[in-house]
Amino acid sequence: MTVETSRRGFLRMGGAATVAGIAAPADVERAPGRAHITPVRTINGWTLPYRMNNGVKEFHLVAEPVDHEFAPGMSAKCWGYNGSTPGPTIEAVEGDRVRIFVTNRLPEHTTVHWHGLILPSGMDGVGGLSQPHIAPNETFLYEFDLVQHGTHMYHPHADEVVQLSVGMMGMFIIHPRAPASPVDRDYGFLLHNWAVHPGTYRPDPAVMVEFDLWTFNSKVFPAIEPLVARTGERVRIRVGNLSMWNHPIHLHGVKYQVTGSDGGRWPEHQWRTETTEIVGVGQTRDIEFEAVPGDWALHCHMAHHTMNAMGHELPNPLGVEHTSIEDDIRKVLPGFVAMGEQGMARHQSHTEMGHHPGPPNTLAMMAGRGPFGNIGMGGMFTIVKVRDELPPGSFEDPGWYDAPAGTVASRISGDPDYGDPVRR
Ligand SMILES: [Cu+2]
Repeated sequence: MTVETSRRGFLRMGGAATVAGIAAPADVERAPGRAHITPVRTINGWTLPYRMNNGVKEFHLVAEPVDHEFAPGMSAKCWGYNGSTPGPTIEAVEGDRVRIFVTNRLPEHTTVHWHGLILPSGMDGVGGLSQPHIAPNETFLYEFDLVQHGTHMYHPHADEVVQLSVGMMGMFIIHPRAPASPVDRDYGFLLHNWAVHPGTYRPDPAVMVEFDLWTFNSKVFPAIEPLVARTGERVRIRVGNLSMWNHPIHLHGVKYQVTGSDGGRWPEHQWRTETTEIVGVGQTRDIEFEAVPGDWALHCHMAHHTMNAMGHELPNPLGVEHTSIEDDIRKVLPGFVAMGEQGMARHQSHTEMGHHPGPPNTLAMMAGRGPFGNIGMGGMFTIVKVRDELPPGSFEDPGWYDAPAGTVASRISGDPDYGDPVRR
């Protein structure tokens, strides 16, 4: 088959997995002998279809600019693959031979590095070192055997500061060939940080520390989809980090086991029981647990990473009585509202009431509304929703948890002198 006919073939796919000859991973990997493989659910994302060509799995990545929405009300001109950031997840099985076409529709050269994969040096994707760069409009061919399994990633190894900071990355999941203890649900997402300054539409690659958006698969809460499961199901969550910070990923409600990484699924005696696992820059981690009914927060534990755009260069207003000079300040700063004296919890209601609209294309620092009020989160935060009843294979949001009577914290007094607590 020539590259030209292959290109036409892939154009015909148009992203639909139902076209004759194109297999969605789920159809193929559910085949007999592969019952231990659960297709990965890339939250807010998708899996790249492939097709078989004489025993080789063929994929086609297109590096290109994409218009991306982080959450309703805020979007940016990013770069990604095949129309999205992150790019689609590549999913295959240990022992497969893969052929990956990479077309460059960016304004500058690129490459693709297959992060963590064992392959010939010339397929490693480091521009200038292991291969010539892929110039704009060119298509390169990568082809290699998958000799391992695990949670891997792909990203450019060319002008990395720019190309990573604008969103170019994806997951590369390789399932083990040998039957392994199965999971019922297998989720995956990548951690990233962005500097889209308020009022602008282009991520700023020069920023090294002060990012204003922290994302799971390029989305911020509350736009990150919940991870759903049925009570008792075994759930795996794969997390990869191509951001500029380490992220302690914390899950409420269970003790999970850390069971693998891009080193593959670890032997059971190496599993660790944790509730927070740091996913370092360039690392991946797999966690697994038995689903327990409830609505459980899943988030980065760096407090600033669960917030959206926040100014960090302001004088600290906490404990400062400044409502009395509000009128004077308004003379030089029209529309100024004194706040922050008692904390920032009121910020969400203020912004939602439209009291102080920010600049265009920016998100409120805190957002999300739950059954009991404002959640006051943003960034790297979502919810694991576990229910006794859930349609098989459904990923639909089941709504809020209906807690059994007597199992919700509730108010018994409004008097600050209530009771007889020990205080120092
Ligand atoms: Cu974090």
